[in-house]
Amino acid sequence: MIRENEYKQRRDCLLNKLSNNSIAIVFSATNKTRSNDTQYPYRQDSSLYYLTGFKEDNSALVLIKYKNKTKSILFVQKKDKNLELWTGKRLGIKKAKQKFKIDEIYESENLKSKLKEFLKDKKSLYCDLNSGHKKIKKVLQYAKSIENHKNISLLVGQMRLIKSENEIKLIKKAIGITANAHHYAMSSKKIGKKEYELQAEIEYIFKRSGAFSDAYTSIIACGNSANTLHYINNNKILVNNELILIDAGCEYDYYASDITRTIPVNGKFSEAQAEIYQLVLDTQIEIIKNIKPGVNRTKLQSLAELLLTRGMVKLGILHGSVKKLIKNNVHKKYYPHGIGHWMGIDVHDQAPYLDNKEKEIPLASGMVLTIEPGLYINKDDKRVPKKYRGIGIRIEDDILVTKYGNKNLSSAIVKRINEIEKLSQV
Ligand SMILES: [Mn+2]
Repeated sequence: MIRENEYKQRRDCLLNKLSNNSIAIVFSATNKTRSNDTQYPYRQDSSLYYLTGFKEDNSALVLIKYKNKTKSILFVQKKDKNLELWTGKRLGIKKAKQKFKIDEIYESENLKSKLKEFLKDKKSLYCDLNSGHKKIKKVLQYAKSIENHKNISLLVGQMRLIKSENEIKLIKKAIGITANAHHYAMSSKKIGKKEYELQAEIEYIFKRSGAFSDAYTSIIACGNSANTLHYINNNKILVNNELILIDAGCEYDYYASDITRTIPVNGKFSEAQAEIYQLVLDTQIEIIKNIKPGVNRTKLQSLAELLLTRGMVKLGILHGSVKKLIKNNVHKKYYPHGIGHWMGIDVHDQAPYLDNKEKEIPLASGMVLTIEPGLYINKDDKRVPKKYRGIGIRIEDDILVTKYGNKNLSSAIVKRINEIEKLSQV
């Protein structure tokens, strides 16, 4: 759990980064329509959540730095008995004042007039141009003295790159729940089930364990479906002798986990499946070994490309010099994606990969990233030995960069062939 003190520290840190005579605005997420008058479950904007822990709609955080003095202001929804009957309790201004260590709290309906007042004499405006467009446009109308607009997401993103101990605890909690779901998938009888049935069972374990939501739409891809990278139809039958690629992770108290395992439907890898699987696994293990402070992600990417290409030549999937194949991007047909991404409040955490000078940000202690090499061989690829066609494999773990190296936060989720097969026999 993250306490009010930590949220205050984060706001102070952000205020520290603002230039003098500036104002920063972070809006809440807006509700999204699913169909006609029904809506998707509401989820707070990740940056607003990071800075306040506040989960309600129609809210906004304003930070002001003027004449080197700082002020924090939160806008919250007004109490409304009628609306609360339909959509649930609101914190309201009185309780918000007790809960938050924020200088001033107002009701959201005053946002417009208050912003008008706050914007006077300010030179810089920090806001997210990708969110809350309508609201921002209204704000800009009154921003007569503003000389420059800056990206607030970049500043908050830089902070979000390094996780606190409490954040790591929540990520670990999410991964622990996700571990149970993947182990269930390995051990359960699967032949003849629909992909979405297995998805429901996995997501039931998430919810049963206190994870309100998945961190992203689960991918349950049997056989050749795994070669569609973002396959989310999940509507085919789990067929004997095929593999299932399961990319599923829960979100626990706003923190993500992101795990992929590829397992045999009948519990036993065929020889050809095992050959590709072992190559992806060896590559993944080798890359994780290379993770430590100071290393660039692009170096991990090239290492993955080298190891996978070398392995594909050995298996007769690619032919010729490894160097030339990589130079000509031939390997990208089978490994077309990146090695991983930052993870935190967002599954693809909204944190920068480049610094202010467009230089790559090297790994540092406290960062969390996924490592997810894969190989995807379409069933119709006549250039590849027949036994390998239709095989798609990805293995993904969540890694914490530590002071001297790294810790695989999801190492408890089995991934060696014999371990997976053993679990399937139970
Ligand atoms: Mn991922």
